Amino acid sequence: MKVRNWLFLVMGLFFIVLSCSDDDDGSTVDDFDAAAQALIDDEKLVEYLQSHHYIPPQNGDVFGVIDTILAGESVTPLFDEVITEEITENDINYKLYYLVNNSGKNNTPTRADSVLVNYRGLLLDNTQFDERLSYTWLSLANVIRGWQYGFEFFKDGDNTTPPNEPLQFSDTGNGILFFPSGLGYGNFGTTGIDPNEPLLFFINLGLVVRADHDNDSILSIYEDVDNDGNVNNDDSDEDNVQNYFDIDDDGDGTLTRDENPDPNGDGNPDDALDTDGDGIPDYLDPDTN
Ligand SMILES: [Ca+2]
Ligand SMILES: [Ca+2]
Ligand SMILES: [Ca+2]
Ligand SMILES: [Ca+2]
Repeated sequence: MKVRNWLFLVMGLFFIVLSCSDDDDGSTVDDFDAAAQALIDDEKLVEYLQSHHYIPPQNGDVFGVIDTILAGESVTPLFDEVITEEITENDINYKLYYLVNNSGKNNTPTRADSVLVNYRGLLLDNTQFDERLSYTWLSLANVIRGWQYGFEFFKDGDNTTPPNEPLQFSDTGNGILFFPSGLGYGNFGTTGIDPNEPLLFFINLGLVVRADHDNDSILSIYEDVDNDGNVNNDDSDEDNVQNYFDIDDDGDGTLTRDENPDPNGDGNPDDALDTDGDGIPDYLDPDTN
């Protein structure tokens, strides 16, 4: 499948899950204490998870519902069903909670891949701020951190779409992500989301596609040169075009795909040509072209 074409089709649309900027971690305002906010958010999330329960989808519904636990009601709180993931970014500790309704069947996305998804986003007061019930392509490289981390716990499904019918999948990854504002829209917020709002997303992962955003024959995840899981901070030739969008990664005038970056054609440049033997593959080495 030609991923690039798919991506350009969706690039004109601006979904709410798109991140505000590449390095927006919610700590960019000088007097804002992001670490303290992470603790406040976690208290809110824990209180929410302890006081609510999940009713899985029935009768063709994709997501199921979350409901308040009434006094005396004998149900399992979400808190006892979720898995906790600790995430440290810029020395700030976050907790992301996720509930797996169905783990999915096939491929797990990396943070640089493209995903075909349904989702519904809610605030902790149950206000819905966004929803996509028909399958929508998104590039995980360009969405909020909570998504980048959260989707790694799910796999995609089987495409069971009959000819000339809307897309449908079986065995999709399906569940809920709960995360603090620092992995969402930080202390800025966005349309429909106030600053410092923890968020929850019902997600349904139909399909994962290994993305090569710039079509230079290296999969985007392998353009993460410093290997920190973030493709938005790698710009080898410092031309302000990140490697995963840069068709000439070393800026030497020869296109990356013409510098033999991937002789065995698997999208991983671990076999890239290094003509001068200096340990830097030709496509990242301005001395060879
Ligand atoms: Ca990186
Ligand atoms: Ca560049
Ligand atoms: Ca590139
Ligand atoms: Ca070169």
